[in-house]
Amino acid sequence: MKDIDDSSIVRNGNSLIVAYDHGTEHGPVDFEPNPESADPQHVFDVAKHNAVTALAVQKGVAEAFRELDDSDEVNLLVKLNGNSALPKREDYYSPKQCSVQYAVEELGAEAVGYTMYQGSINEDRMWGEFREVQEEARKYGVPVVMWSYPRGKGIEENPDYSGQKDPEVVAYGARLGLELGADMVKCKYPGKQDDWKKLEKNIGEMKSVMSGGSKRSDRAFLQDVHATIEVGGNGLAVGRNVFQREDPGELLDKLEGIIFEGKTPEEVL
Ligand code: FBP
Repeated sequence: MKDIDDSSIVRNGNSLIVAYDHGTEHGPVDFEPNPESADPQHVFDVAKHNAVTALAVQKGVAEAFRELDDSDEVNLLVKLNGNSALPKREDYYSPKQCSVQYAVEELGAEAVGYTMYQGSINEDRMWGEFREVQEEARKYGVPVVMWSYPRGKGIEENPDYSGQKDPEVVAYGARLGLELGADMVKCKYPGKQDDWKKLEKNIGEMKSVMSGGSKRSDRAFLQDVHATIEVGGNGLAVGRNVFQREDPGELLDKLEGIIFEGKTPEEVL
């Protein structure tokens, strides 16, 4: 990837990625607040909103989209790894089930994503998988987005850390994205604007997007998004806060104002 700014998932430096891999990560429970969202076609249509620069899905859902007549209206970001909430594991691990080659050549991916559980006892193994992804992505010229999710025993059992949203932990995870060659990291908001500022100071020119999290009020959600943008963040990768709403377009309009037009939450609410 020469310059992620030239890729289709970035517009004027920023991104709004709709994530729709929850059927894998959490199961159908995430679709209950808005049953329409269980239908991939519904979320595909949501992702046609002008504000959305990419739709992140797993391989099987991407295969279904590829068959649609209007499949070129949405930029696909294929998630190459993922894990369900069903097994009991010793620690976090997200196995890879799609290659960059398959994602780009067969599915038409314009970007790829990989979840990294920094701090898990499986971190070393995931580094090896990420290396392959990152090097293959460079060959194909597609950006790599790292779902930066430090969690697991190394975090939980370290008395210096207060958990996966500890600002040090979030910043460390993001920094590893830079060190390992990601083009963009998706991170949880640690809770304060200064904490995101610290994250930004440690990632050079790499892009950062805030992770959506569970559904909240428009105001609370938009304030956090805006807080990250103000200190150098590049947007959002969001699932539940969009597809669990009855009218996702309404929130996407507001997000467009904040992420791409420099507006404040007060101006868009
Ligand atoms: P949300 O905005 O709904 O949190 O979606 C973003 C995302 O990263 C999804 O890609 C993923 O399915 C989910 O969050 C996993 O979140 P967590 O591991 O925190 O439950």
